Amino acid sequence: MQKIFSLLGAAALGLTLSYGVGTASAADSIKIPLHNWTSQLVGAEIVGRIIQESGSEVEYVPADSGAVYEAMCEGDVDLVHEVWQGAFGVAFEKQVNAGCVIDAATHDAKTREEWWYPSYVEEVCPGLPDWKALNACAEKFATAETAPKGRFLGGPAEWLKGDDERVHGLGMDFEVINAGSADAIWAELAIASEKKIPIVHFNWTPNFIEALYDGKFVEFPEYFEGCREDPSGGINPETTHDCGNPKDGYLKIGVWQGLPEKNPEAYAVIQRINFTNLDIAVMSKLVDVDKMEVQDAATKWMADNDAKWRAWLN
Ligand code: TMO
Repeated sequence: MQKIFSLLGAAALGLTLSYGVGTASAADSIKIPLHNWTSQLVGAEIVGRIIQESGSEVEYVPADSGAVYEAMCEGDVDLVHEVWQGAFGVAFEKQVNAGCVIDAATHDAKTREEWWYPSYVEEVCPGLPDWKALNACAEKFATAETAPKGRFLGGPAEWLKGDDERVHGLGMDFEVINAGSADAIWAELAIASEKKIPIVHFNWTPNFIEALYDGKFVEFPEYFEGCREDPSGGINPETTHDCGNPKDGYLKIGVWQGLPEKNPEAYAVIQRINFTNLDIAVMSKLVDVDKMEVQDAATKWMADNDAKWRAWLN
């Protein structure tokens, strides 16, 4: 974990971390952001090493995961290798439509990001995983801060989850409290599980959590195109966000529109990069469960998947 904090600390201080010993100037290096969940940090390291192997320089830059697509429009970031549909689909597609960002590739991994609870909660809240059942027992999730409303423990605000809008869109008796970090969510889950305290929080798959805890995603009204932009659709014609997140969400690779011309070789490699659900889950598990440093986790994944990533080089 130390490594993550030092990387993020450097990012927070506005430092950039350069690796690689190519002769290209920093201006030519591929700029990759470091975000605040572990599969992304490990994957950024892996993707960076693959790009270096193909002959380009790489630079890691601080970039808020929600604002990064606008940063790509400014040319400050070249490559986001984990574009999760549920969190960033709207922000990403906006910049693709504006022509700043290219939808370069889609990983095989299918993603879901949603409200989630550990299974023992079903005993105090009959009818789960239906969202109406959750809402009917909202008070069971109340904390001093939110009572009599239930607390939904959301992720950091920069993950752009639209949870407040969801609560409003569906008229729920919940208050969203954003955690400061992913680790803060996992720490609360560990304590709640041990004491069997009802908790509902943001989670996603692929992630290491499914290997450690039994639990389920809350089933909200089915996601549909336009649910988060246009109030007229859905069960509440006055509000947006009256739907869940996509259940088979994409995981994409976005690049700055100028990259193919600036560095066609790197762009060709980037378009071949393709992670599966298992790849993403393993990247997070190596750090969050096995407590490896990000760099070591990247080294292990690459050693275990040598033929796979080498095939992306040409
Ligand atoms: C973007 N995330 C995987 C934290 O939902």
